Amino acid sequence: MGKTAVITDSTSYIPEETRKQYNITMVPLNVIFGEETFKEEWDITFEDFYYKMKHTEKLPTTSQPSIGLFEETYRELGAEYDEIVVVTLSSGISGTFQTAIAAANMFEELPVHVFDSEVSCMIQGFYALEAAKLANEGKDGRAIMARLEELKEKTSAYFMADDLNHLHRGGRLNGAQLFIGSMLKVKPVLHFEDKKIVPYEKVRTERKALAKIRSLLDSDLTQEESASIAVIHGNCLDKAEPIADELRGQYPNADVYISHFGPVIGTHLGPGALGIGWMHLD
Ligand code: MYR
Repeated sequence: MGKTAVITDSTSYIPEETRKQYNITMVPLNVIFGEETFKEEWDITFEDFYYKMKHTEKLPTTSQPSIGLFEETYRELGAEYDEIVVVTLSSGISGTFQTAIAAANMFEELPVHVFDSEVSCMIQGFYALEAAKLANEGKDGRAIMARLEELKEKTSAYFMADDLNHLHRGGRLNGAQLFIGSMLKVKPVLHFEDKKIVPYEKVRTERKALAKIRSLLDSDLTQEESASIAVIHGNCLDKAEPIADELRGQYPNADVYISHFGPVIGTHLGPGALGIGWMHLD
């Protein structure tokens, strides 16, 4: 039986301990403050990032991992594995997916399958965790990729930013050009459509946006179902915790995670962002 390794980029924000437990390798993206480049998690923590963002004059930018870093990681894993599955954030918001493919094309020693999660953060993490479970059961790259594709139909994610200017500044807000002036003053519910971020519904307040996201979840998930749910926050754990507690009571068969928007995604969403995503597991 062949052995399949699983890689995910850092924006899945799977805690290190969980990655170790599931045997998942992480390749970091970069966050850049002025002249300084930090590989997220390796060189900059979540806490340091939000502190720096609050106190800096010039806001940060981000970049994908280098081809070299992917190739080096493939090479290291190649010594022990027969195939590799890479789970990346959406190709509509980052060049990471293309870079992982370019590195795979330069690396001929073993097959590398690159999966575009079409989302990011812990929801991307759910795909990586599922890939790792299957790999640990001995499934090969093709079978894992087929299962991950299937799961796209069973996955949803909605989120909101406290200040939409960050997304606008980073050029990651699509479909809002006509409304941009008014959009920036409200708290639209956002989601991914065709791999890109677009407004789902224009809502005035955070309370209404959250209520909308909750109602989308409630109409999609039954109480008996087994599912993974993530409540994701941009340095506002105090807002995420009560939501997660409520969801745990409401969905006893679901695993409810609290996760965060780390440095790279935090650069584009800004502090105070909140999101809820879920994946049906039946
Ligand atoms: C890069 O520089 O390649 C990284 C660009 C990352 C853009 C992030 C945009 C916000 C994504 C929000 C995801 C929310 C998922 C629930």
